Amino acid sequence: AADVLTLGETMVALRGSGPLKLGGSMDVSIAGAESNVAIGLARLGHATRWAGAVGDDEAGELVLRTLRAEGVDVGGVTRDPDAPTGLILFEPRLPEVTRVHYYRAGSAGSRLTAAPVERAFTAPGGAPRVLHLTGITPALGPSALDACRRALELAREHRTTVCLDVNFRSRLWSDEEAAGVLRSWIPYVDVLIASDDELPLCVPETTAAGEASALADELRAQGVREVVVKLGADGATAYTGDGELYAPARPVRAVDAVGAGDAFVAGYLSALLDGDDVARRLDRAVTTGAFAVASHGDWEGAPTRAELGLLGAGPGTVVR
Ligand code: KDG
Repeated sequence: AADVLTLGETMVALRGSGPLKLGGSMDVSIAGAESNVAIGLARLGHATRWAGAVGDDEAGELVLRTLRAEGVDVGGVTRDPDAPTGLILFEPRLPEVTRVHYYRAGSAGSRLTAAPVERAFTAPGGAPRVLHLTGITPALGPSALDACRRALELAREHRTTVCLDVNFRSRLWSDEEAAGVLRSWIPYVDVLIASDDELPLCVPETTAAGEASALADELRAQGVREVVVKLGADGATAYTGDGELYAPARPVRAVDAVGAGDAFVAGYLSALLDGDDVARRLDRAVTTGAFAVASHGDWEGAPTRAELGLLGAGPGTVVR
């Protein structure tokens, strides 16, 4: 059985080195929050399945070939003959500001259905230990939303741990739309990961004005076991039955923050699968997050288990 099942849209990603309108060359890769998490987990040695949809096109081949090469199980993927694989352009506009341009409306990924999810839960070997969803997938369209809902139901039936990373994308839906869906999902969620400004999307209006700790309490009252709040360069705080625990970020020279949140989730879930306590989960999460920030691309810099220790090395270290 897979340790982790995740689903969502993965696109072909083009990354330039300056303003898009000036043209020039771009690097070709793939990007998708959930497959970033899947790759991060696979590099750390966990059996991970990605159940998305891609077009029956060469862009879809690139997505699948990359995920296969990273050891992610793509056996349940749908090839959609009637829609293309989506595209995302990353435009580094300032050292600290990257603009994102989506070409994904009507894409194969946005037409994801519940069928691969059903297959993943009935696959030989049994249900996955963890289901990881993000708030991106339900924003893509009605059938993708339906696939997520079905995944939540199946997870509940099979006692699969559910992790949700809010990942609010204002280009895809409004605060109100997101809140409507995410709040209805909370009773299914065991581990909620969000940045502090995303927490109110998950909590009813009447209680949404509070501090992170008050919002986390409210979420825990609704059955969420762990609320993990990402604070970017300031680190992260976990609110669990054992109280509140803060971990500072690991200091690195930042080159590209895209994908850092996904890497953080991969580290957190990796340690959770290993049976580690909250302190160690946070420690691995800030470590894998730091690798992502220190590397170009969404997932390329994700560490293997053996590489986790590289982060503490001093400047100019050469590993021979
Ligand atoms: O987390 C990084 C992702 O956001 C990005 O690479 C693409 O999945 C993506 C999205 O929908 O924004």
